[in-house]
Amino acid sequence: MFSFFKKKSPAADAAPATADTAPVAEPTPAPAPAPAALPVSTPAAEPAKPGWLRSALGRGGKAEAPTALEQNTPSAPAQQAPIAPITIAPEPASDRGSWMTRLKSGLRKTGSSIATVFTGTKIDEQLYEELEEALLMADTGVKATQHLLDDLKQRVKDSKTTDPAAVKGLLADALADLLAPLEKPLVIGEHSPTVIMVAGVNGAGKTTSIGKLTKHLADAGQSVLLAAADTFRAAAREQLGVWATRNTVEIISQEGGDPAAVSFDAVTAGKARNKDVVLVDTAGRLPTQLHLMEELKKIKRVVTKADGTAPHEVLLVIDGNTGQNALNQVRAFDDALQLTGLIVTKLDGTAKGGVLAAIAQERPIPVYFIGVGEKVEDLETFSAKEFAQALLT
Ligand SMILES: Nc1nc2c(ncn2[C@@H]2O[C@H](COP(=O)(O)OP(=O)(O)O)[C@@H](O)[C@H]2O)c(=O)[nH]1
Ligand SMILES: [Mg+2]
Repeated sequence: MFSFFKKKSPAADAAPATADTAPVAEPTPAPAPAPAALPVSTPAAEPAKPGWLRSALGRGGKAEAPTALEQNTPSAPAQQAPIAPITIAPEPASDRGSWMTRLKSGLRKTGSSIATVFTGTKIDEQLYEELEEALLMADTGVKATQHLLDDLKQRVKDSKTTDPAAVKGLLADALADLLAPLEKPLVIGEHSPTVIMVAGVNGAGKTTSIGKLTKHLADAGQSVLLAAADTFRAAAREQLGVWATRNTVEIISQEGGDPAAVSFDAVTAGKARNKDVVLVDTAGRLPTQLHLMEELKKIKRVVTKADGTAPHEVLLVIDGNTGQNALNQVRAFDDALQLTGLIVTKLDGTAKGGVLAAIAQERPIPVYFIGVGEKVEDLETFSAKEFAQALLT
């Protein structure tokens, strides 16, 4: 459960908004005023501790108190940011227990097939061959598997280990190091509103993840506006509407409307209504559906027309069960949209887990969250070390 949010100085407009399902009447995107001059901070590459949302100020600088959420009320107009920086601190370790259990059980199959490699009495070529096979079977991919094997052999040499059981621990270290660049918190508050666009193939878990994220943001006192840019399916709008009602946030949707126009309206409304976050849910598509990928790019362009600095985050949601194809999705969506983060869902199921290593090796895009179930609390921050442990212990 995410009961660790605490606000030090509540925002002036933190009162829950009322549900508003009225479509916005302006269907044609028009150029917006010149983009606000907002401070751009260099994203720090430090593998931050798992934390929900990290302050724009705290990201590169000194770490804030680890248990508090901070929000300053913006005192200047939008053109003169800084804007409401927020910190939501790491979840207390004890609360991550049940999540680890679910992750472990999801990855059990992979874990046990890797574990059998280390049951022998000798560290020899056969052990490494079996490990190679097990890693490849776990969707780790050729490059990451090779990297892990080389790294592991070096660690075995350096530590003069002769016990195969100890090699497993060294592999966990190697994996955690490989995954470390994926660990990065989502930053909210650098822009007002922070516009987050969410993409992915059908059924990956976009809408569910947006719902979960909305809940956590709302719980943290953030005002959220949802854009139902998956305009093709009535069910998709309704699904997002349910999350909006549940979370008493506002939603912009438009039956059969143009997804780009809905996104434009949402960002414009988000600015006008002083929202902290605008989340844009998009229709699922395969990277091979070129016209749909073009439409996604159009959504992104039009969002930028509504706010010259937006979108501030472009997230790809991937189903953890997709296997090596997940890497293809990451590549294709990144090429089209320049992704800033990933959400990997369904790691509670039959996911093999190795694909994260493949992503870390070939397209190290931060994994902001992982999904370990369908419930609202089943969204967690990604920790490289914990993930390696869940997979290998
Ligand atoms: N087990 C599990 N199911 C999930 C998770 N995330 C989403 N789902 C389910 O996956 C299905 C598709 O999710 P949805 O959000 O509609 O996908 P979308 O098409 O990408 O918007 C739904 O049945 C969700 O409940 C997760 O982390 N674990
Ligand atoms: Mg959806």
